[in-house]
Amino acid sequence: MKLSFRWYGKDDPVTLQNIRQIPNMRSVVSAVYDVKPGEVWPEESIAEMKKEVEANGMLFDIVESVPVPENIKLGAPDADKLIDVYCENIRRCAKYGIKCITYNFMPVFDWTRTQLDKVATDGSTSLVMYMDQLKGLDPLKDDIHLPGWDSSYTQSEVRDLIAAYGELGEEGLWRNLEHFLKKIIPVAEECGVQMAIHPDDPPYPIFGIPRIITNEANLDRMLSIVDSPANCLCLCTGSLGCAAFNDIPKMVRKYSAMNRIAFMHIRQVTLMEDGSFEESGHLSACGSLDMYEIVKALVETGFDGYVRPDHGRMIWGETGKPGYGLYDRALGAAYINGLFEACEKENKK
Ligand code: DNO
Repeated sequence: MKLSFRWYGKDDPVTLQNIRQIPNMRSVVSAVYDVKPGEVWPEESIAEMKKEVEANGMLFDIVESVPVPENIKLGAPDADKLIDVYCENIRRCAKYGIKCITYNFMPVFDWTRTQLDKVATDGSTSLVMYMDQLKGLDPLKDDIHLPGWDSSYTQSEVRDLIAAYGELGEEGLWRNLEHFLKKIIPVAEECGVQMAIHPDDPPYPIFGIPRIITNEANLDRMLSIVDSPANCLCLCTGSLGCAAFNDIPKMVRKYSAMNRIAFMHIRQVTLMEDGSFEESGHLSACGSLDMYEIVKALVETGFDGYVRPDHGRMIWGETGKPGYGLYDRALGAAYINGLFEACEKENKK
């Protein structure tokens, strides 16, 4: 496995010097943040990121994310023009050595939580989603700003988008994903890049907005749209794992054996009876997911893709981007290293 760490660029309070001191750290996962979705990434920005990462003894060979503009997901009249820009970004990334690009196909909002700083009994804080906090909200009536949502939309834009996606429905969204994949995957193949789709987080519809990258049947469907080694998953254990219907070790084993996992996001969640969930420390003992079984499944199927510790809690008084502090993610990386070492030795016997 190729161990990696997400870095938000120069404004990130976590530095590349911090990251390189984590044992076994190989790659920095980042993106060009100075342009909007739907615009071409300036080559100088990609080159600069690469130079900086390499100057710190690591590789910049994986991107998260090249965002997919809403109009592609909606199949708007300018979708094809935007897909051309997307393909150009794949080519530009490849030119600077990128081997894997992460993206998602979630309408309007990326991940959704109701609180970003829930204090646990040990004093750490983490991201949570409590159903009772979500239930009373109606985005068509209320002025809601949930954490994680793109704050650049006005409330009326959000309403229009929600209405447009409501009309499009799940099958409409599938149609637009199919159109997108059929155009981008051949380009990715040509450039030697693996496209890794991130699952919807959480993996079920919210406020009536369709979500499709959610469960095993839908992952099968997505992969079969273009049956190519360049059409892959970013298998996020926490996103898929916050719904009890997903058996994560089983899914990891299956898709890794098919060689269709390009990137693993390893993160723990604690599920509650009513569907609420809390993000917790990476260890199996800290939550609902069996991390040992997940890593064992990867090792036994010969996984050699990218792995990163995903969302950490805030511990030791650290402040910063929720989910993306240094300390708890570094503990996660150390734990992941340990699980891999043990599973690899066991597997060789
Ligand atoms: C959350 C992340 C996601 C992910 C995107 C990929 O912390 O895992 O925001 O980067 O969905 O496009």
